[in-house]
Amino acid sequence: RRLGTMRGMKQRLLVVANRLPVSAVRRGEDSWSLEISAGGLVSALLGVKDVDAKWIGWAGVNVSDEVGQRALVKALAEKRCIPVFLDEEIVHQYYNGYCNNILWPLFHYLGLPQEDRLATTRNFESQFNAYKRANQMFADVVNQHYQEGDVVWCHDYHLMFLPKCLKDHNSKMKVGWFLHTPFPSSEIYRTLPSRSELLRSVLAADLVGFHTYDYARHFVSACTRILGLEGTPEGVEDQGRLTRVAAFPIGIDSDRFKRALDLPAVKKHVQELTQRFAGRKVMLGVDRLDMIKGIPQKILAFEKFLEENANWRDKVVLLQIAVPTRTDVPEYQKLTSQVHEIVGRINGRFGTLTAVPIHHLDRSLDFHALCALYAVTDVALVTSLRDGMNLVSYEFVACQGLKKGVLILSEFAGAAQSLGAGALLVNPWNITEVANSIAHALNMPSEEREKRHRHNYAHVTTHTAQDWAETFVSELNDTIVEAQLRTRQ
Ligand code: ADQ
Repeated sequence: RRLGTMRGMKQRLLVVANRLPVSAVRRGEDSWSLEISAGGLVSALLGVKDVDAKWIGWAGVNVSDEVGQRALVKALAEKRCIPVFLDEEIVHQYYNGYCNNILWPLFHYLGLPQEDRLATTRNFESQFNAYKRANQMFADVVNQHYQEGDVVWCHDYHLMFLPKCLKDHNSKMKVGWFLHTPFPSSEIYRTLPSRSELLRSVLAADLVGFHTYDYARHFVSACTRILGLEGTPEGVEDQGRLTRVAAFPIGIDSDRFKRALDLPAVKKHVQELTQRFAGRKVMLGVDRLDMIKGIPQKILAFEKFLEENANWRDKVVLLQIAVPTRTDVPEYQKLTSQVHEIVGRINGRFGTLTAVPIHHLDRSLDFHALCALYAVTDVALVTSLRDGMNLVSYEFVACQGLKKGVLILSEFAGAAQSLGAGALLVNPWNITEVANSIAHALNMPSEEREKRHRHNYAHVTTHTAQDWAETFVSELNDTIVEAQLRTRQ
């Protein structure tokens, strides 16, 4: 669908997310250096035709002086970004506290860290108040920059209170909200003390989107069970007003990966890796180092596979790339040492003087190195305990043009609903099942591999990030038109 062409002008879009897609480093009193991070959302929106998008969000740095703030606003404006300034206390309570310590684990069915449970319960109210204050600060910046006819697209669990703040200020504003994580079963969600207030706020939006139908269904159930509202096939109705609720599965910019594979630097990298691991099958895991990604479970399953398949011990290597995130949180520090401990034990147990079965890197890889790794991989292991979608599985498939490797995929990742027919689906908690799937993947006949790969490749290359963004924004426009038509009738 084309957007905005009716008026012969581009549809203006304000994209609001907790973090701007830039990393900002202060170079002097009034100078900043900025680097755009080419994440999924950025490339998704770059590919959408007829849209003129601006970003609103936190730049990830604390800037308390006016000179610094003014300079940052100016520098960001060139990148079509507008900053929301949050001070350290708000970041601590809103971002580290309410978002990452409460909503993130709850939405991924993990509950709260046991030792923090009471402390979190005690701090809950002040963190929720900070969350609302922060959301209002985002709303204030949106209101300053909003022009009539703009569409406002709010992203993720950080900004669930934003739709209400925006609509309270201007009920005609077109507001959409999209959740990148799962929305849990209403039985889990209803334990949240602020459950009703957050649901009501999200319902203030005109369109609410999720990666899968299951998440959308859970959200509608939460609204019916907790708020007593009526769920319809279209969404949720409250006193004659409909909030559209639907699934919009995200994708990737698959062409960007295909183009990268043709670059001489990437080809050279592929060649080096192929030589480095000659004679061994390459298995790959790429994850942020987060509890939801199931990294310890994955490595234990690999150990079980080595235990039970002695003939494979010197013929396979697992490369686990884990980008550290939220490194100041004790729970994440514990996870890092746990993973190191397991990897060390397995390498000690099955390694030789010349080779180890697991290479574990605690860092991010640049885009080209990542593409090369995906390309030389025989089996990708995505064993998230829960994951909204999981783009790593898509990226692997996009880079497997020649190799036609196998994807082992958790049934608890949103991607299982789109790549389920091509992947080997597993329950990541069952390490015997994962170990058996590794054996199945490594021994899979080439016809079966090709058939599975064809299915996944067709999906990944036809359901792109651009389609996702375009569909959401155009549906948001249509929703409003429908609502206006109804009021006129
Ligand atoms: P994430 O939890 O961050 O995203 P994912 O969808 O896998 O998970 O995306 C991660 C991105 O970071 C990918 O583009 C990947 O290439 C990159 N990345 C991960 N590890 C990396 C590494 N070691 N080095 C370099 N790059 C790395 C959230 C939700 C997901 C949802 C997305 C998009 O948790 O479920 O799919 O948003 O909606």
